Amino acid sequence: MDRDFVWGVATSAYQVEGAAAEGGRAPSIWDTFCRKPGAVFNGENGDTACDHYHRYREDIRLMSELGVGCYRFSISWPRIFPEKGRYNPEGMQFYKNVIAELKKYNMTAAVTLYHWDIPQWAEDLGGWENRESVSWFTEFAEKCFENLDGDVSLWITHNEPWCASFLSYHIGEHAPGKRGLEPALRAAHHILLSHGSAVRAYRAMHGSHKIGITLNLSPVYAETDGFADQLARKEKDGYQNRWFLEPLFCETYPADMAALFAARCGTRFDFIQPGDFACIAEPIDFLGLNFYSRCYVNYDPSDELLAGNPVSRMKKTRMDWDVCPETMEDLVREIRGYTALPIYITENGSAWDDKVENGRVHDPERVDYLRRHLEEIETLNRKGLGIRGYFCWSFMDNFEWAHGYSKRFGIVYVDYADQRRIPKDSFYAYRDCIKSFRGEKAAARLTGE
Ligand code: IFM
Repeated sequence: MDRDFVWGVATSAYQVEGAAAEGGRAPSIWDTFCRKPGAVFNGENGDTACDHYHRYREDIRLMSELGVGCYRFSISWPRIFPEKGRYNPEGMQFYKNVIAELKKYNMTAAVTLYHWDIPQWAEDLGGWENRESVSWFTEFAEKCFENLDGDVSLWITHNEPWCASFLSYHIGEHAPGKRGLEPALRAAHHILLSHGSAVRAYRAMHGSHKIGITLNLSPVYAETDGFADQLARKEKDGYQNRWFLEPLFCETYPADMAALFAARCGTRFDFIQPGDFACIAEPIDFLGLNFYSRCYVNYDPSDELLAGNPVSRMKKTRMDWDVCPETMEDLVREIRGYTALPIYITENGSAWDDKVENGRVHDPERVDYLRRHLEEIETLNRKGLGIRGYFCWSFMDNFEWAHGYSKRFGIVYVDYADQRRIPKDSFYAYRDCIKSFRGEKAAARLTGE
């Protein structure tokens, strides 16, 4: 990794901040969703989460001990616009404070504008299914640019639009919990359009840093080479990856998927207007990639998208995701078919059953996962694949959406009873990796040899 490689950690507003009713914040769709019986594990919510809103100073000090140069966090939209058209400066002040604290330690900020917490007032007006969401989001983005651009090195318009659309409107596992293909396609389109619109607004304001978008992409593998399994592979790739890569980089949606979606839900794509694709494909400065695992499929005619889930024999994290760093190369090569832009790994990490023992948390599986992914990135960069930074997900354990607090992704353990932070072994392993890379020592250090 070269000297400019960005080392970071990531969190998101609803997952860590808490202070749900402070600083003039209004509810988001997640506050509502968490109250829906059965929607979230144990009926948990982000009211308090990691109390980062009050403890950000302590958290940033710990980040500085870790040695990262950049903190990726997201801005809670309902803190900034608690009502339609009403700006709340008190909400913005929190993020100014976070950035000022980072500066004390010579750290920079990577800011995500949308990490899934659209205000409830917007949802009441149709949320992402309403085309007006594009102008609501752009107004929010402009306020953030105006107030924070001086100190933000990377702007990420959206985090994982696949989750914000298909997982939330088609599969229904995330807020607002709808279950229809047509609403998901509509939401995905408006989210992408709002991305392009925010990028245009940033350029119009002569923003002085970099702006991009983060996708959660996975390389897709089929159980066999047979025709049917390969068809399922193509569909899954279209659903998960191409539906976002093609509009962003080719100004269109993939024709095979459009035909499949139209056959499945009868959509007429009437939410697409002239000029939309040019806006979505507005040039950006980088692509954020959240990489966790692969998709593994076989042909299942009973599935709406023809893709079933065969049993994979790979080691799995507590999310049941295959641990497969070696598959990153296939994914990055697929991305390189679309764009030569710099790539930042804006999230990568794993959930395990962590326990505190004598004041320490030993998490060898997370250490192994982290080292193997960093090694893989080093290999990809030696092959010239252009990865410019790595943000570990997550800095600390937090509210894992529909799983509540039952899944721990942090390299810092959070004791939710008293909000104590305990750096896990993986925290020290990551710190040593950063030191070792910064010192340009042999990559062998990564493998612990
Ligand atoms: O916790 C999430 C994060 O909010 C988005 N990317 C995946 C993480 C782990 O599931």
